[in-house]
Amino acid sequence: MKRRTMLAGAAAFIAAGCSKIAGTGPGERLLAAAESWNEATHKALRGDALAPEYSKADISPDFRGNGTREIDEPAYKAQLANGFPDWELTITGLVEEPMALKMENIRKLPQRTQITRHDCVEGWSAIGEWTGPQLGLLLEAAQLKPEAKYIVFHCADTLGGSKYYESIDLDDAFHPQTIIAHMLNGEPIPEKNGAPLRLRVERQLGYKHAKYLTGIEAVASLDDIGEGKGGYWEDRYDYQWYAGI
Ligand SMILES: Nc1nc2c(c(=O)[nH]1)N[C@H]1C(S)=C(S)[C@@H](COP(=O)(O)O)O[C@H]1N2
Ligand SMILES: [Mo]
Repeated sequence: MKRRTMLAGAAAFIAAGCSKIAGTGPGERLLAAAESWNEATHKALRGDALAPEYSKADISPDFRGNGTREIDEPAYKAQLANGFPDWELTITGLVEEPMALKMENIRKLPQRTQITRHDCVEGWSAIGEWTGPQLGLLLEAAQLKPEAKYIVFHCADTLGGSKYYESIDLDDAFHPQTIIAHMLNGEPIPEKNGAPLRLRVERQLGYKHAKYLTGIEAVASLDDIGEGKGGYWEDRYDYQWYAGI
């Protein structure tokens, strides 16, 4: 019965309609994806190592903000004050069904909640409870083309003159703990932590967890994105692209 309710939720999401960039029938596909996703998740859970998860008692009283902590644009501030009704997350690149998702649609999808530890290379950690749909579900709905090898995350912020971005491989993209989070500790993500959407990719270091997400792009190669090293810190300071922990 629970599962039916969940799928009904996905159906409502479809009725609300994610807007199409091109093609037809994203709704049906998302429903089908939500169904087969459950199974895929269970398979992945059996075979894939999970990052440790913690209890509510372990949650850090304040989850520090790092890198960009604020977006100083009137349009962003206005959206922040109103719960981001018009924010769009696009899914583009090497997918059969490009789409643009509004926050209300993202909130209606099946969700995963996880309490995990964030480790920044600058030498601090914080434990937080994150909630959002699994990235794998979104990618399944968008249907990756066979050539797709990496998932690139585009962000709204500019740091030191360059747009922040990051990328991961498909193993991490389809990992069950990889989610597009919209809540931290049961509340909408605060501005300093990447409102309204940020990646959680729990087997990787902090800089991979792109904040202020605007777009997800499937690509065959990272050569033509940014400076070609797969991420903001990778391009600028030779940080490792694979930041596994
Ligand atoms: N868009 C964007 N994402 C980002 C950053 C940033 O400056 N901009 N900083 C990264 C770094 S180095 C870390 S440690 C985490 C910090 O997340 P927090 O601000 O929630 O602590 O976000 C990562 N993702
Ligand atoms: Mo970091």
